[in-house]
Amino acid sequence: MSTLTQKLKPRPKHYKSDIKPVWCPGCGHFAVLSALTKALAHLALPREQVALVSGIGCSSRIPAYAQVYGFHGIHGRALALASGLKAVRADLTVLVAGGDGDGFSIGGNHFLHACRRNMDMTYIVMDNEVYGMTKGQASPTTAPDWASSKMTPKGTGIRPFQPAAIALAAGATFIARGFSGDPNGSTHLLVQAIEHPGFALIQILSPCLTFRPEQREWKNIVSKFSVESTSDPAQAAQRIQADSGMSTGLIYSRHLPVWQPANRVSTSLNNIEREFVV
Ligand SMILES: Cc1ncc(C[n+]2csc(CCOP(=O)(O)OP(=O)(O)O)c2C)c(N)n1
Ligand code: SF4
Repeated sequence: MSTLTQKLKPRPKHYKSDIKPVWCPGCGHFAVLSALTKALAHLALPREQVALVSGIGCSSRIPAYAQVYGFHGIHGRALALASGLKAVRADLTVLVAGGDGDGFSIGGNHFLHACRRNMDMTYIVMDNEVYGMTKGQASPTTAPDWASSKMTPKGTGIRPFQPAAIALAAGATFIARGFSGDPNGSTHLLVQAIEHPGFALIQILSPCLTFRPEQREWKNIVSKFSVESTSDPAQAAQRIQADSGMSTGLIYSRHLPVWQPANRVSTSLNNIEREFVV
């Protein structure tokens, strides 16, 4: 590589904003931010060509900490906002981020339809199996016997949502799982997800040490899938069901037609305003 090329190549810090994250010390979301900025630098994406859309939650604060276009939306609606953006700005790299509560509880229906629509975007779910921002309630991915929340002192007794299985059934064309304790692995998966044409889900196990201190143990439990990814949905379903949910790596990737609505005839402000006149 010539010295000139080296100078021009962006570094992860070019994608970080000057705003200091307010996350608790040890929160897994720090490592996700770091993996994301490394992935953007690796791909050398122009900052003005990237949009990072989120909902509400500790994890959803991430657009403020990245130096790309950002939209901190409303709870559970990140995928809907991002789909609208991608529909009119197909040229942008659209990234969507949030938590398991935001994405699978209030945002669950948007998740299903984003998977089946297969628009070209990357959805990063920082999964800590809890609602961190609202002080520790059970989320859709919480184990049924987790009894440390005042809201559910005997556990929820409800089987947890399986993000990878649901994404597969709903039609997602790229499904991966990362771990914040493995930043290089997460960076690699993010690069692959962003490069994938179509809807890419990357679930990143990201501990909430404040409300789930026992998740410190994840570093001893998480391991890599021992097999390569597959493009066969039946095989992917078997692998997901046979797994504890703590294996990381690319699970499934397949190329299917990407959905993109025809471009608007005109996006001038006057014309858009005219469409909304009643
Ligand atoms: C419509 C609406 N309902 C509920 C809330 C309260 N609320 C804010 S964040 C949140 C859950 C956040 O959990 P998660 O998405 O898992 O992210 P984390 O904070 O764990 O990173 C909830 C229920 C809200 N802001 N808006
Ligand atoms: S409450 Fe949990 S998820 Fe939120 S910043 Fe603190 S450690 Fe992270």
